[in-house]
Amino acid sequence: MVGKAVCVLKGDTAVAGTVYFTQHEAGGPVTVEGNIQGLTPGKHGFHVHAFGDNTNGCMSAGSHFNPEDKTHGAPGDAVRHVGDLGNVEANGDGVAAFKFEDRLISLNGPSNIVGRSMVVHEKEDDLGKGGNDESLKTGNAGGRLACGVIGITSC
Ligand SMILES: [Cu+2]
Ligand SMILES: [Zn+2]
Repeated sequence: MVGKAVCVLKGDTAVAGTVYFTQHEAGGPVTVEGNIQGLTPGKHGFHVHAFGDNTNGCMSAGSHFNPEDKTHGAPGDAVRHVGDLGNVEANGDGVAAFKFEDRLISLNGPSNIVGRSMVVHEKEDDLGKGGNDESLKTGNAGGRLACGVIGITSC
């Protein structure tokens, strides 16, 4: 295993969660596994943002992590921000439990996400298909409900 990282999500709302990242080989896919509580049922945009900065709450995390200077898209798209992880979906109890692999984020190299932030949003990410300028920047995912800095862990 190359590395393991963790992010504890907190915000001004009741939304909170934990996300684990595991990468078995350098440049290989990263498994993203976690649990977020306190959401409204349905889909919520979920991204890696550029900065691991929480000085002014989740706003200090900056824009989506975009080292390749591309437009916003879906995780499976050829053109996307490295930080575009799509949506997580909360059940009727407001809990999103998820496990998926992503091929672009990394725990090393130019797409390293360690030291940056995860943000979970108020609204569904339209994955760049919203037909307006904002869709190609943020996916119109709205406010930032909770965020946290991604850090190295052993467990
Ligand atoms: Cu975001
Ligand atoms: Zn994006």
